[in-house]
Amino acid sequence: MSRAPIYLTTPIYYVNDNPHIGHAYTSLATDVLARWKRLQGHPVFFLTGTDEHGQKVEKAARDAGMEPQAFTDQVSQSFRVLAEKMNFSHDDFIRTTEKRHYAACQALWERLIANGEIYLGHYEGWYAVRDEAFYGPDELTERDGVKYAPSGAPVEWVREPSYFFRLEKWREELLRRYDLPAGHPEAIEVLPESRRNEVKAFVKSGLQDLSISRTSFTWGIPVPGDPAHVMYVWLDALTNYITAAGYPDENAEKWGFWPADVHFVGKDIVRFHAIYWPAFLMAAGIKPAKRVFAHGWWTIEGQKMSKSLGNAIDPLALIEEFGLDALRYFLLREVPFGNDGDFARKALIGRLNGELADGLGNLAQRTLSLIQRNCEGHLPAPADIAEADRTFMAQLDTLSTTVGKHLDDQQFHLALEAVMAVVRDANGYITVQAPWALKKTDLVRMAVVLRHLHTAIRAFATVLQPFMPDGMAKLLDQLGVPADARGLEDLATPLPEGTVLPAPSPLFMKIQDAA
Ligand code: ME8
Repeated sequence: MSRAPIYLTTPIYYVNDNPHIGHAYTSLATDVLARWKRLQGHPVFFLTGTDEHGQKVEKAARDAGMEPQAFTDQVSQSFRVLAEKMNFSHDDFIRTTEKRHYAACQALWERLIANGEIYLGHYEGWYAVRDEAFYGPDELTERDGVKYAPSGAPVEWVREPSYFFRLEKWREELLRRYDLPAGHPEAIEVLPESRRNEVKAFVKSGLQDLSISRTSFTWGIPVPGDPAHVMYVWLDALTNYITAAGYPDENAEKWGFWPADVHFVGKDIVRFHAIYWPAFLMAAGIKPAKRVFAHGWWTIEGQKMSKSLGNAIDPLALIEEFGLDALRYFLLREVPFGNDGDFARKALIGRLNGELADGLGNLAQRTLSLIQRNCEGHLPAPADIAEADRTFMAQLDTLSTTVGKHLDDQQFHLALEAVMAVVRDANGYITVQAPWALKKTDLVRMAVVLRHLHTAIRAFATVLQPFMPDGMAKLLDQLGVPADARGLEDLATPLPEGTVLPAPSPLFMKIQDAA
């Protein structure tokens, strides 16, 4: 059976800043869903990259005493390194300074012109360079003579000739599509619901045509036929999602992935993804993405992460200290996806020690050492499920469906909670059944119990692969599961009796917190 293609994206990150835990978080969520969809057998296209144009990046380059191109080459590379260290499985890494992206942006612009969606006018209004966004006067607050956007960014008065996109015209159509049921071919889903309501309220209150070109700087993609203008950086940036799918070649193989299934974004950039982007696409006669999921923001030990506080957390240092699997697990376990959360060392250590080392790790270590010692390292035969095993084993039948359902809703924390609930039960089961004591009283029953535990741990390791690819690969090795039998569907086929298991070694080390 051939499965539907799945297209997942992260935001493309500005190269004005070095990567921090917030960037790692969005891409991690995307990575986990991409890996899960591959485990289910879907063809997946997972895109990430860097956003390299605009006034903000130009200024950062100047501050660093570099030419914008050399500067973006350097910082873009640090996002690639982050992706590698986090073990992200992206299929493409796009940079907006690439030729293919110029071609896509200019083709999209020409299509919008041809469709009568762009006109030349004059822009006069408030602009925040930090957000690369325009704001209405009613959105601003004033302190000490300086006006600020709702995001806290200072705004400046800008007056220049500008091309405009007829955004207002798409207002009704956007509202209609937000309200269509999920899965409807024309639906634009904005999740979680609180964000959807926010977006709807904003659109309902009225949209103004959007200024989509600038003449006061040059670091951007020239407007076709009018090179005094560069494209507004958000039009340029959002287009990355179709560039990578081959646009403007709608016969490209990759184009089969469009429309994207989920754009993962932080809550700060919902407006761009859920309003401007679908409007641009509809105006160009292209289907909008199916879903935008906006997650919340991390604070650090209770404080906002900011350059001035110097408290941004470098994910590479955390990987070094706690290991990649623990970090990946913690980020998606600790906070409901969609809510804001606080990053605290203590909480990370608590999850690592309690759920990974004492929970899953200890279960695997106890079971595998008993098989090693008492069964000479050979996997016992598959066994019937006795009454005493029924409650525990029944949960395994539905585990991957439950996890899949939560992941289809981007509820990563619920998926992990569902697995951990059964891990807790498995630890209860091993304690009650006490296979170490059965060694002296009932060898047959001992083998049955160990086999059931092996089956359970195999299921945990299989469904947890997207979250902790390194550790779960190691665990599946220790369980004797061949590399080509690690998909979800393989769980239905028991490993043969007598499979030789290597000597186990601990998966997770507990951390003694000095702090
Ligand atoms: O907005 N907590 O890029 P950006 C959680 N280039 N996530 C955070 C975070 C935090 N404290 N800080 C940042 C841009 N993020 C544009 C996007 S897309 C066409 C263009 C994450 O480098 C979050 O996903 O400012 C946010 O949306 C993204 O980083 C912003 O990255």
